[in-house]
Amino acid sequence: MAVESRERGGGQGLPLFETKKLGGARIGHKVFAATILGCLGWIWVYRSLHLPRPGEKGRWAWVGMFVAEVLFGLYWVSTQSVRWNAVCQYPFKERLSQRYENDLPAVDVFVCTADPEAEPPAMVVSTVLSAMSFNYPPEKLSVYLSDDGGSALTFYALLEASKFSKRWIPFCKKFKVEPRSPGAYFARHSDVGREAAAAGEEWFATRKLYEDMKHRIEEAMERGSVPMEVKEQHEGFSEWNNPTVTKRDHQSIVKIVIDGRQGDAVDDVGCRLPTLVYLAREKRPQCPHNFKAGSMNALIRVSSVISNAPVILNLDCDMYSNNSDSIRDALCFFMDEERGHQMGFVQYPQNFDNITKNDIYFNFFRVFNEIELREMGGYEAAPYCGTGCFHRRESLCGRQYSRDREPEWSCEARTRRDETVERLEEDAKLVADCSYEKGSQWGKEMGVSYGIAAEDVVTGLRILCRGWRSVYYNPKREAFLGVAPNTLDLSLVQYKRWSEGMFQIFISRYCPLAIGHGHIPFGARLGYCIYLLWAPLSLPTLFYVAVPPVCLLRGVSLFPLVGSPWFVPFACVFLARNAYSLAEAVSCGATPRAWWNSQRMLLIRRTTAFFFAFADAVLNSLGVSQIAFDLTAKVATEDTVARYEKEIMDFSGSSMMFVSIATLALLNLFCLVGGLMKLGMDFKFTGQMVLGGLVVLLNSPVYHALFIRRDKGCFLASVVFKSFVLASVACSIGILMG
Ligand SMILES: *[C@@H]1O[C@H](CO)[C@@H](O)[C@H](O)[C@H]1NC(C)=O
Ligand SMILES: CC(=O)N[C@H]1CO[C@H](CO)[C@@H](O)[C@@H]1O
Repeated sequence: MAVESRERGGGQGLPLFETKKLGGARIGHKVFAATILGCLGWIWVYRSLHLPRPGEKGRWAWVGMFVAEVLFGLYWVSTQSVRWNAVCQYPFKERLSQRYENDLPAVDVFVCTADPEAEPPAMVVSTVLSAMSFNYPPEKLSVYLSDDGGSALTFYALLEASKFSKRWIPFCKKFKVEPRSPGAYFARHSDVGREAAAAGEEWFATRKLYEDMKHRIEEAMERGSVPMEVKEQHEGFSEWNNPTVTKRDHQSIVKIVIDGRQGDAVDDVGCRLPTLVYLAREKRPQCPHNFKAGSMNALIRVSSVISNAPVILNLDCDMYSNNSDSIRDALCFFMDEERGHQMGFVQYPQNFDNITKNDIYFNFFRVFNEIELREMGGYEAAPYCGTGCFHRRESLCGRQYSRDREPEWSCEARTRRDETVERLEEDAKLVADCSYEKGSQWGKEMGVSYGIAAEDVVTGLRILCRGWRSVYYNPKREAFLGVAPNTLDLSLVQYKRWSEGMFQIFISRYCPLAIGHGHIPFGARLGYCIYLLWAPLSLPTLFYVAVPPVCLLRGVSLFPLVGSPWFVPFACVFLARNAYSLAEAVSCGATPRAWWNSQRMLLIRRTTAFFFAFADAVLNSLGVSQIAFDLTAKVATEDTVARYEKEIMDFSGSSMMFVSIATLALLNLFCLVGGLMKLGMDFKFTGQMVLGGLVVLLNSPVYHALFIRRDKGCFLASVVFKSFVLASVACSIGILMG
């Protein structure tokens, strides 16, 4: 088939995608890296030569500083592994259409939602609608919504969306609407805009339909139940008739809401509609459900019964498509005659559409997206990030890559075209049952891995180890947009979950340094360690921000005299590292202010989220506690949204994380003031004072919230109390010992 189609033209023999190396500041970067490495060595020599003798004051602090600096140095080396050979990918979707338009493979889109309270159904169906209206033959497109909340409300929202799609999809096609999430589209385009003027009446009518739908869904959410008359109309609701059905305890529910197989499901202008399926896999209290990984695996099986497409796109429920051609772009990587057969997955970056200008919570992974992931892509070993990723079904299902075997690329994806809907639903329910996975390889060799909170990263690693390659594709125009956490609490909870999961991988048998030999280039394996080691990185960081200030109070000097040659490497590393990271951030489009905010968030994350993640992971591996998957809520009160938009940090939260943020800030402030009063401007202590001063400067929003602000985003009284006590105790210990 491939040969035949190539002869049909479309730039015969030309590749479907091109990989270009990014040149640029190559030499400059090497000089920079060599300088830093030299300075790091110099610092280590200084530490070992000047270590106080046993019994001398401050010996333990010196040892700690030495260890911390060695660890920072090694970590820094691993961060350089992802700054060596960046590449950029260019797919050619015109060539794809010319060569393969009639043989395009079927594509299944998975959308996962977990809870109607945290993830409002109105938002979820906007994402579903954006997936249904991809610029792709509808008979080859199927959209699956997995509802781990098992909620009739979500099912109701999906029914509403299926009705609205009959109007929305033709509207999108006629007016080339972008983005195709109605929520995002109507929020972005106002009724006096160019788009509205061009479409006229139809625009207003469509918006009215959308708003009515949204209103009905939100009303049902508020009431907490589906309207009676709707329940009677659709037999699907009978699944919820039994009063024992709850979120954690219910049978499998599979409903084919739109059956796009035969061509009798059409939109308002008579064009075919994509298939749309609702799934709530069986949940039983005695049966581990394995969170999102379990839901993904159920989706893989259910879709194999219904549409069995060879390509799978998975999206989080808040991540809508901002580009209706993304499927075609991704297929270029899979279908390239030369290199496509080995591609396991194509990862798109995670972008957000509610980032404020100076990004106070450092949500935007600018440098990560623009630089680090590009490099991993350069090694053809990009990580799987859990959303915005196209998979080849066979590689996700655990198949080994083999050069000799033809890929399973049948266009005849709808294997059971003539089966009745009822029959398909019954069969699909069986594979969504808890018992189906018992004693099987699901979650082990097949599908998404279980038992590790960063299930996506470990799954990606295992696919790479089976011989597949992966591509990272970062188009100029963002392909998928999600919702970024808009409070500090949410952001830290998310990072705690990530860093814990990644550290679990590091200490598991899937550590990329141990496995992957021969499959993943060494540079990429080192690159993975940057993220897998987030959690333990908290220990040297905590030491570095807590011990030097206490030593200042005690009069123990930890850095060389300003003006001595030993001071040079410290100054050099400090200045070069910060200048470089500032330049990197600005070159990726961040404002200098956003960079400054990112440094604060790095400090806060490393000393709180990463530390608690480390503690949890260690306890967990000792068998003390279980992993818990904390869901990040996507709803926000007006109050928090207003603060977020004004870029005022929100410290309202009672967790230990907030106590440690405030304690560290207070400790540094007390010690800096105390040290200045006691020692004055002693050059022996300049290094420590500069360090303390910087920490205090970075923490200025914390002091602002502690002492000046009076709104609801301040620290809770109990948090303030605890942190004052803790910081004072630490200072007193320092003074008493000194
Ligand atoms: C989304 O797509 C639009 C084009 O429809 C583009 O202008 C924009 O830059 C993209 N990204 C965001 C964040 O809006
Ligand atoms: C969930 C959430 O906070 N969404 C917000 C994203 O940002 C836009 C504008 O900045 C707000 O309108 C949304 O409410």
